[in-house]
Amino acid sequence: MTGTDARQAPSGDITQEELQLAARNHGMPLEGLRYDVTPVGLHYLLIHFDIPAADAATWTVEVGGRVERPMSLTMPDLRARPAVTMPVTMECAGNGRARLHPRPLSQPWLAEAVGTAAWTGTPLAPILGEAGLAPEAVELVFEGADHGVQGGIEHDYGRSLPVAEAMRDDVLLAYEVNGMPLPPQHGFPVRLLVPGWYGMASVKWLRRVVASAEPFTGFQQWAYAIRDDEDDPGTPVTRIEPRALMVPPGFPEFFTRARVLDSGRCTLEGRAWSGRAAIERVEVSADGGHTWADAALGPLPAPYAWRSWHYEWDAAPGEHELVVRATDGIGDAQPLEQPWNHHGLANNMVQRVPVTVR
Ligand SMILES: Nc1nc2c(c(=O)[nH]1)N[C@H]1C(S)=C(S)[C@@H](COP(=O)(O)O)O[C@H]1N2
Ligand SMILES: [Mo]
Repeated sequence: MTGTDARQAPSGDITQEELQLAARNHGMPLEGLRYDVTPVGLHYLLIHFDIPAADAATWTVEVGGRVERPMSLTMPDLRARPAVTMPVTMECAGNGRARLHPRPLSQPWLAEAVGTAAWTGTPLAPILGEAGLAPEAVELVFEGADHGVQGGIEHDYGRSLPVAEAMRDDVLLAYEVNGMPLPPQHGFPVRLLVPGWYGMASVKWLRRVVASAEPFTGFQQWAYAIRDDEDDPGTPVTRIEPRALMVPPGFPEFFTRARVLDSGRCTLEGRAWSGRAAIERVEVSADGGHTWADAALGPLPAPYAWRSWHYEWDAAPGEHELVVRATDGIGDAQPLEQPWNHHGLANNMVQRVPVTVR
């Protein structure tokens, strides 16, 4: 693959281009961690190109390629099929990128590229069953209606999944979020939803599902890999790494967002998630990560939704650095230092929240 947008910014200053992307693609304000289901307008957004014009009355999802019976599904066809609603935590693979040194020039996320929505749609597997995958099919390629240039390559946004992953019974063609039709920015009228994977897999404005006999090599497939440099073949990014975030306690200063709170008992709360296994442990440190204590976990959520946690902190006057870290059921825990990679992907370093207790 030639051409990349993965240039690095050596200094800490955010560029105009990064600011332009950040203003289009907003994160979830961290106080949004309060909700089991994120109100739609607080859910993060990542849109590579322009939101395409879409008419639900004429929209079709074409199922073709290496299938025995190609299909053309209208929105009424999709809505007439069995419907499933699932709360799913989605996170952008670039979350944490802006804390890297040097900083890969792209959407400059700090930690807020996450949200949990109740998605409604119809399972993909029975559709693929009806279309009849040919024996040589190894992947399904999902193509969006949005078009642009990235890394010097003009393309429609597209991503693939291996057949086994696409046939999971929780992979949906989703047409509602939080009980309402998808809004334009989240993929109206229909998107793919791949629970547990970083957001890039959940192709919005879905137009085509193509069964392919070869692994897909499109730009968006290539770009999402952990690599040291552009020539490194790298390791593709798939499932969401564990992360815990806290609602920053107290109140903020407008410009710096520095936090102040009163001394005494303070309940720290937040959410934790992993795309690989259930969250089994959340630990909190009030001294910058020197000593840790276990937070109390909320009830086990649906398989791909975030888990609530809280911790009773006795806040003594002075300066403190609060830190939180999650461990999932396969023993993966968040790192204290962020490992660097060329595109700034899957950076799940712990959140640090400096506070002044008065
Ligand atoms: N067609 C299309 N699908 C897309 C994208 C896109 O730009 N175009 N962005 C992807 C990325 S990188 C992420 S993180 C999620 C974000 O989904 P959301 O905006 O609904 O939160 O959508 C994914 N699906
Ligand atoms: Mo993303």
